[in-house]
Amino acid sequence: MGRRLLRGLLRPPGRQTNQALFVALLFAFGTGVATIAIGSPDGAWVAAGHGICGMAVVLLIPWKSRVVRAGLRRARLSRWLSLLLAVLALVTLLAGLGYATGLVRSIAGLAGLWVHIAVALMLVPLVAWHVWARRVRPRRADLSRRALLRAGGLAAGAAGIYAASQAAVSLLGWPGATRRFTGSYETGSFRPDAMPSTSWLLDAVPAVDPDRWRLAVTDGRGRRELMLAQLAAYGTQVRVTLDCTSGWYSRQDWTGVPLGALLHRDPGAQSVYVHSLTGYWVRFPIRDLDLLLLATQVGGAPLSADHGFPARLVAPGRRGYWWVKWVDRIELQATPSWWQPPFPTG
Ligand SMILES: Nc1nc2c(c(=O)[nH]1)N[C@H]1C(S)=C(S)[C@@H](COP(=O)(O)O)O[C@H]1N2
Ligand SMILES: [Mo]
Repeated sequence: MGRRLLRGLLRPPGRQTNQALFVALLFAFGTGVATIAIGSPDGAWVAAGHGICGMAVVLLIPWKSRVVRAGLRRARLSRWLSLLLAVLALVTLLAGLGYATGLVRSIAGLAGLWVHIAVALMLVPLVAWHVWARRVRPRRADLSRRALLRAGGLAAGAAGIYAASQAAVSLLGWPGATRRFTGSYETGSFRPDAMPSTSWLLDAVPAVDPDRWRLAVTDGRGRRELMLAQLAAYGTQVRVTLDCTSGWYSRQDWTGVPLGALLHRDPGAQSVYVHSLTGYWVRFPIRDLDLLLLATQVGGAPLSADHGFPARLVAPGRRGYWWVKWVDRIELQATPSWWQPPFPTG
């Protein structure tokens, strides 16, 4: 490639820098949300894609700094809001990089991944405002050969840097190298006492009286109630990984009742609805029925209150938020499994 052409390519007009940054942020946000949902290795590319988007944002920093410097020369009051946006964007990036490398896993006592997500969510309205306030009319040249070459170069560069940084993290033996495909770190496997206890949003640990607790089951044969002692009659054990979206995973031996054995199939059923005492609920596609286990024990001992006593769901291949704790109701329903919010709201 000619030197002049190369130099020209490396000097994009400010509007193209802005457009590229906006697209990179959109993809970063999309892949970030999707990474929360992946539970099986076929989704590993989503997490990698998120890392590549992050690197694209890093690569754009020098170009965006030029645009910012020019913008700051204009004494707009709203520049403070724009600066806040820049600071929060940097915090998001640094928290993400700190977590991914394992070098900074907590910030001010908060889990680094949690900071990354929380600040990224604050960015959404700010970015929307900024793009609107500094909007420019699209031009034909935005899709010129040069612009597309630049975009391609940026994507390839970001992928290259991502791959190189992954290699560097493992060569240097940084903790990030030991992460699971979801990005999570191993914690307390086969030691239930050392396994973190978390809730999706704000659920508090309920006090459950085991003698009065009942499991309400509705299936092809109607509705019935089971006592805890009746569940203890089943003792299927499975070794499964609980992988929380707050950045840790833990492998344990879970003992309990396979839902496929507990529920009588109903030809019209499309989903398995699992409800908690706290009001939290999720819905699985009926084809998952034989994968699910209602666990009453972990590591050979009854569940502790914070881990879901007396019964919690074990959902292999799905992230922690599917593993309903303190289950009090399970129903086969004709409702399709997609009929639920993308993430639990409880
Ligand atoms: N009822 C109820 N079940 C729940 C949650 C919740 O907030 N309420 N949080 C889920 C999430 S996000 C995770 S990661 C796991 C955590 O399980 P643990 O506390 O046993 O580690 O429980 C899941 N089950
Ligand atoms: Mo979680």
